[in-house]
Amino acid sequence: MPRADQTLAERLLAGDRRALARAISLVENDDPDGWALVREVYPKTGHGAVMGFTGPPGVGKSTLLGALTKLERERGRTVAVLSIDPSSPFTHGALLGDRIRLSDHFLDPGVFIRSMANRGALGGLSEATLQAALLMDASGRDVIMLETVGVGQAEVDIIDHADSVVLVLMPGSGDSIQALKAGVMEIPDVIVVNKADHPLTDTMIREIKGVLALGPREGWQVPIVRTEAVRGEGIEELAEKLAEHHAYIEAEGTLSERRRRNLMNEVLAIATFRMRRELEASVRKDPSVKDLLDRVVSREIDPASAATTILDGWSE
Ligand SMILES: Nc1nc2c(ncn2[C@@H]2O[C@H](COP(=O)(O)OP(=O)(O)OP(=O)(O)O)[C@@H](O)[C@H]2O)c(=O)[nH]1
Ligand SMILES: [Mg+2]
Repeated sequence: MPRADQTLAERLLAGDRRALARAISLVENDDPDGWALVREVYPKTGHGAVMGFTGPPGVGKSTLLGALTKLERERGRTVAVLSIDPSSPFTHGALLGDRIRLSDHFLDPGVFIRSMANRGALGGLSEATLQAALLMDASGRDVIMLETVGVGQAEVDIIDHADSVVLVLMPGSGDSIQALKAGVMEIPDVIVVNKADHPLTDTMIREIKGVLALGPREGWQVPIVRTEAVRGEGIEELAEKLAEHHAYIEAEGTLSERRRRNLMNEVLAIATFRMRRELEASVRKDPSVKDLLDRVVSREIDPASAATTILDGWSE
């Protein structure tokens, strides 16, 4: 039982589920207390294994997460699942149970499930979800699983923050193979072909192998795992490949390199967003900008020179 005199941060760090839920709501609602909380607990993050699952709608990502959660729980590890749905205006309630097929786990205190759709504070769902993932990590969850719908050019790049990225496909996801081939979609660390009961599974796997053969021969070789998430088939193999990948990037030093790069991108994204917001505000207040624009419209000066003038004025 949490004590009444404990702060939210203390309860969060102690692993209290309700504190975690409350903390994420604060971040989601762009409440300054949320950001302060992340600041406070951030030094305690970095211990959980973060796994990202992405793939086209309906391929079975949530079912797969449910099956993997069951396995992790059997192995005594605690789990947090963050399902990110940029298209949906809902965050909890009916949709949660529906989208995240984890209803078996709702009563298990070792499992925390959250769905997020709000844009959040610092200019994007991506930032808000990262904060949420950090809070999950700080609360001591061993495994943090992120689910996003995506086929490449995803607007949500939270997946970049995963230590291991799993692309989930099903037989017939030809578009995704094209996207991989064209380089639109980054090569993931593990590829899952779910719904492997489908007769076109072998064809699909051949096509994926064809694409992967074009990639580098050295380093991590992306495994293709067949699963039937509804029946729990292939889940152990998936867990094994994820563990292998984690061990690999840890041994190679790529784990810290990857985290470093992702955090750098995050810092830049937040800074860029804030600069843009400030710049827009100062431009709105500045009457000479209207003038400047008029001169661009009348072809007296070109857009790039006008931008230089604005920036010069701003950085002074
Ligand atoms: N035949 C078959 N159906 C499956 C399998 N895994 C999942 N499904 C079904 O596929 C449907 C979609 O599953 P979800 O887990 O919701 O898929 P998702 O990728 O999370 O979907 P979104 O979050 O909406 O993008 C459900 O009806 C599942 O029961 C499988 O291995 N075989
Ligand atoms: Mg889903």
